[in-house]
Amino acid sequence: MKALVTGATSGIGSAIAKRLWQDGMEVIATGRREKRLSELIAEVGGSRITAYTADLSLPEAAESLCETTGPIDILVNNAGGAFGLEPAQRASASDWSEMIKINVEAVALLTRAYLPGMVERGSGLVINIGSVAGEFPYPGGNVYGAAKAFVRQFSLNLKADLAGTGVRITDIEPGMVGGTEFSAVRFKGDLEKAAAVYQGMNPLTPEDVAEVVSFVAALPSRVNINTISMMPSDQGFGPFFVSRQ
Ligand code: 8X3
Repeated sequence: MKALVTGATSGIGSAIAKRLWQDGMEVIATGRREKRLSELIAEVGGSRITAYTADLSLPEAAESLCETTGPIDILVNNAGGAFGLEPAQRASASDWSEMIKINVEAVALLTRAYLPGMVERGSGLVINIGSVAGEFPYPGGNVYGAAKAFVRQFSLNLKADLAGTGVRITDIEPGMVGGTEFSAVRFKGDLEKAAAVYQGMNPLTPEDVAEVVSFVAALPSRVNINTISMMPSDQGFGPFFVSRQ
């Protein structure tokens, strides 16, 4: 089994790459930071793992990565992220554009690049890492949540197209995950603000998400898990907000 994991330079992606490697798969790890990829390879010991630096927000990156790696059995679209937590009317337009590029366009184009080969071979599994933010709105979630809603519906629509082809598609939607760069990136490197997000609660770990990826990947080929929503026990839902005079 050959699995490609995007965003494998840190957090959830790195944990998924390691977990699938531990499961005995051949792993292709991609990300923007070459040094981090080398560290990952050194950590797992070198064999059965290859790394390619790729910036999937660039045009042609998906096609060129697909040509470089050749056929794969599992595509894990993990790369993505949130920039900013400002209300929509104050949010940065370039943050919005960047979020659409990495969470929407890159996921769609990379999937599109690998699908024909998977369908031709009559087998394959695409695992998208969505987010609970794609289902539940929260203040400041604006384009990030909307982009993850795209991932959810894209996954379901892929399922509609791929039924009967032998290619399976799953959207795994985690809530708060600690030990990643997610909040540091969202708050543009403000580590104090990032740490405050997880203060006094017990978030999911990247390994928790990797465990679910491993579970989905190990299922018999007749089974397609459409969507998995997962949250820390300490996370929940807010009530409706009402503006009162
Ligand atoms: C991020 C999940 O709950 O921190 O994808 O918004 S949450």
